[in-house]
Amino acid sequence: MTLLTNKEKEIIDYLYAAERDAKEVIKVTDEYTDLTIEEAYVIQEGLLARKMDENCTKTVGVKLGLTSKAKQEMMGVNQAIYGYLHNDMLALEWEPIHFSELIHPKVEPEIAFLLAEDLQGENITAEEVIKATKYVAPALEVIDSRYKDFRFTLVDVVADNCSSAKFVVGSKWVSPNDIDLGNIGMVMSKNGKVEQTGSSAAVLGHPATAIAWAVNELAAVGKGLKKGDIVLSGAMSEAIAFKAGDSIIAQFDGLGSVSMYCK
Ligand code: OOG
Repeated sequence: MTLLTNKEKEIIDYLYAAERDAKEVIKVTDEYTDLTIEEAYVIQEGLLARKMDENCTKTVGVKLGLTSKAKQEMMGVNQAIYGYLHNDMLALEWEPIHFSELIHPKVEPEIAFLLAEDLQGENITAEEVIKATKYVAPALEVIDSRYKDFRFTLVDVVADNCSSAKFVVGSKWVSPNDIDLGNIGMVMSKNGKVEQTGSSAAVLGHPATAIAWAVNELAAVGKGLKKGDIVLSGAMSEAIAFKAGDSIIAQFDGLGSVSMYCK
């Protein structure tokens, strides 16, 4: 791992405490105005190493963010990002998500990929992503920016592991060859009321294209995806806020549904 500067260590402590205590903080670029995206990825990695040390967590995959125009416009940016998924972020459909552990959570519908092979390289294509994928499944990602009012720059959100908090994967897993992955319709409802509709085409045109993008970005820093990794390919619609007592369900054409309950 890269040797951390004092500035990077300070920011890691700051973001680690915000997540642990579920307390929103002022975004880091307010103080460190010249922080670069490369430094933000170093901070993200340091933050995850810190969580691994203190909570014995381990990485179980990668998540993509800001892969849809809707999300980019919502956040005022024009670039996708990636972060890491840890085993303690995995929530089960039948277990409630606890609002008291979160700051101001939102949920977004995504397609999860489960990899059957390692995937590393600089010119990986969507076809190669599909070839390396054993199953795809419906998923809900809970994002919970540690920043006040969910407002940040691209650099801030990357440092904050792309707002990752929890994710739920549905129980229907299908081969990526048995479904038209580039054109899956989705309806997400909260407490029985439709809140968002979308299509997998919103995710950089095709979710496998989004994953290929992430693999190529990871290759630039000598990394890649591993066999067994879960990859969340990015939100198919805008995120919706939820509170204790809310139930969310997202239904995907051909992929079934995935749900969660917040206590
Ligand atoms: C950043 C993470 C967004 C997605 O799929 O677009 C994301 C955020 O909006 O807080 O995970």
